[in-house]
Amino acid sequence: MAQLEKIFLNDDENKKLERVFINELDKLDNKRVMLRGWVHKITDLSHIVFVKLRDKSGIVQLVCDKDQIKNIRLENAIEVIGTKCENEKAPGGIEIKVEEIKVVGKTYYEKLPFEVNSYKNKATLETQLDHRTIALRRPEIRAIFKVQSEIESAFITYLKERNFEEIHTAKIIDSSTEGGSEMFTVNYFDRRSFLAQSPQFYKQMMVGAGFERVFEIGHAYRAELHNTWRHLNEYVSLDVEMGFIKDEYELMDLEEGFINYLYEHLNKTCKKELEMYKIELPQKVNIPRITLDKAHEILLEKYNKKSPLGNIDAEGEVLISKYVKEKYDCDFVFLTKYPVSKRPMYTMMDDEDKNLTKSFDLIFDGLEITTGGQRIHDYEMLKENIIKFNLNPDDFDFYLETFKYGMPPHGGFAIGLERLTMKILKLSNIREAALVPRDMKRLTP
Ligand code: AMO
Repeated sequence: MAQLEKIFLNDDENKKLERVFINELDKLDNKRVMLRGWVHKITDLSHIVFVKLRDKSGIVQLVCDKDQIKNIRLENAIEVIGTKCENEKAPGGIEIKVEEIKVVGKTYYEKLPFEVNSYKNKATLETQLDHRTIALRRPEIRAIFKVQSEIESAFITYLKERNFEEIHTAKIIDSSTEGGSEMFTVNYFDRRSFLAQSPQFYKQMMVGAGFERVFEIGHAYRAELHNTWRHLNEYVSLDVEMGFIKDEYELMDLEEGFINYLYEHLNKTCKKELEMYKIELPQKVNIPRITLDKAHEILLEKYNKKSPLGNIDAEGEVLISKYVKEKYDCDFVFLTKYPVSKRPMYTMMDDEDKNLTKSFDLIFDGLEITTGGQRIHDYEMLKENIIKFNLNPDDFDFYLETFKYGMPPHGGFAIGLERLTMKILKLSNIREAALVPRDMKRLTP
């Protein structure tokens, strides 16, 4: 090792070499290259050794002799200098004939917690989450987060192109936004505070502050006692709020536009990752809009399924998706006009039926991924509604103030990022789509 390092430092030509990523190899003119990454696999054929090198962009085959890999173990971080050669049999048609190989990050394990280089990995999800950074080294798991990061990019670009501005609002707050008791409390010096369930109030306030159109990508906290495949206690919320809207249908149009934009974007940027999960995204999505009442009728007539009053349960979400898939060949459906009693106090009542609201949910392949709607923008009306919900308007002074000074008609929606990722890739558990998931039992890693 010490000797190898010496050779590296003294070799001027080597010093000039700049590290390249594996996915750049086929575009490079130069034959001598320097690569960095992890040892993915070692295949010892006695006279020759093949080492698969993995970096963030891909995997390439290294051809080494026995001496060169004496100190090399699986998952060592290494630096390699070698010559690029074409070889039809090598993955990607390229291999590297190694001149020098150096360990830059040692390993200290006796046995890996599970195989990183095998698709037949049998470790349970819990074990993989316990050793998250090792699990994330597996290309198909990293692929989930490549897709997730492209979802965020698409969200940002789509909204910026439509004159929305990105904001970041406080997550340590003084009062509940979504109602209910699902709040984490935090000691805030000598007071009690909460972790935000959503940026709801702040995104509305920023519309009123003159931003007109805002979005936020941020964490949301729910102290829900649901330890299920679709609930996290900390998740990432993609929030949108838009001023001067006509009605809630404008918001649904905006979200439908986003889904189409997103699919086009993912088809361009995540081809490899979508293939890994055998996902084909449709070219065009036309999302049907069905009132909640109508959905209840359909569920009863077609599936003999009774629904909870004014709502739809998990089984209902699956069945209504099945119906929409068969009838409209669409994986999405907007459910509209939820009753006042099932929506938070800020939700605007329907024009025709005051027991209903101008709100909606978006169901994607059997799972709610979005809630949205038009909000009450009139100060007196909002104050009255807060009282109707048995809440004290004084507790919402900071929120209500904005409404005294010309609050435009407005509305918005929020998409759960992990839920959207999970459904796009057809994962079976939301934890797979969270880098470091927080559920009722998990507070580490
Ligand atoms: P809601 O409470 O329905 O609405 O949340 C919006 C979306 O956030 C995601 N989500 C969750 N994801 C994982 N685990 C959870 N425990 C969890 N809870 C919610 C879902 C859900 O559809 N302020 C409103 C939005 C708005 O009207 O703008 C709100 O937060 O995908």
